Amino acid sequence: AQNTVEKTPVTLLGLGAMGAALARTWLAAGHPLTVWNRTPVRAEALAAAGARVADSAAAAVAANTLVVVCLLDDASVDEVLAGADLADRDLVNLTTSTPAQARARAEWARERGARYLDGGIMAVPPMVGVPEAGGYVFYSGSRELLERHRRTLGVPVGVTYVGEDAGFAALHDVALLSAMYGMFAGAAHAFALIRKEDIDPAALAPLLADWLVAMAPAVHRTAGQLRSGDYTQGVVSNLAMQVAGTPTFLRTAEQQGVSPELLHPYFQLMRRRLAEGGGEEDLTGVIDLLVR
Ligand code: FVH
Repeated sequence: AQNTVEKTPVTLLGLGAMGAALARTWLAAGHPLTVWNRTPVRAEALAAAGARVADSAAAAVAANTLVVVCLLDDASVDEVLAGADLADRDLVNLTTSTPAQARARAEWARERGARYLDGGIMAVPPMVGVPEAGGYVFYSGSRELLERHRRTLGVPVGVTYVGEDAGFAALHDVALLSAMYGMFAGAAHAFALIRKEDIDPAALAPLLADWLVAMAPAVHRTAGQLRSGDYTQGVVSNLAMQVAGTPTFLRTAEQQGVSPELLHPYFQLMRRRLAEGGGEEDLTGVIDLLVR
């Protein structure tokens, strides 16, 4: 009981896959937890584990100073918090949103008398409460608020603060997830290439994973080139050579009966940069073609 008294009480709105995972870790760590979910049945298991279930979102917000929101999207945050008195609350919004939505939400919270932190979760539910899984949340907004609740917020996953601009957590979140989708797209194409052959996908998978891991550090070279403005700095495989190789990829796709639609957009950008005179560069020039 002594332990429980010392832990910051938390209110959590939203008990979907992610919210429920967060809730379990706070309960397990001895934090008094008040929860609310639109569909009440989702709170039952947590109630059995010791959570207090509020009758309404407004009542849950009234229960504790620290209010964590983990809902589907920004529109659901609007809906859920519409009737709540946020004065003097520490509002931490872990709902995935755009940077503009996060900045607007910070202003919205300020107008209602709340302190605000925005969060972008870099974890899937099975990583929550498993420190070795490496999950964390990008936080941005009030640094003071983050420091006040760092220990509590660090219970489910790690804490990475990226600045006072409330939109920065969402921006980092979307940047990393966008890169992830590029990786998934590449892996989808690779599996499609072998799909009709006598090659076990389970044999390709470790090769694919190891190759992606081996190539991933190239992003550090990209960052250095973007900083210096010299896209030939440290170049390993220049653009001219890589563009010359693209017909092989497209012909192989055709021969394997695989649509090249995932490769085309990137190859087109590589060719455009080459046509502009970037043959000696790394692939970094493609970034400039993307930024309008
Ligand atoms: N799950 C994941 O893999 C990712 C990992 C990275 C971060 N995301 C983001 O986390 C937010 C919550 O995601 P989730 O996994 O918990 O999502 P669901 O299981 O679909 O639960 C959604 C909750 O939102 C409630 N909700 C939706 N619409 C409304 C509404 N109009 N009014 C009130 N509540 C609403 C829903 O309630 P119910 O359907 O149970 O009644 C759930 O509590 C999300 O931003 C991810 O992008 C997860």
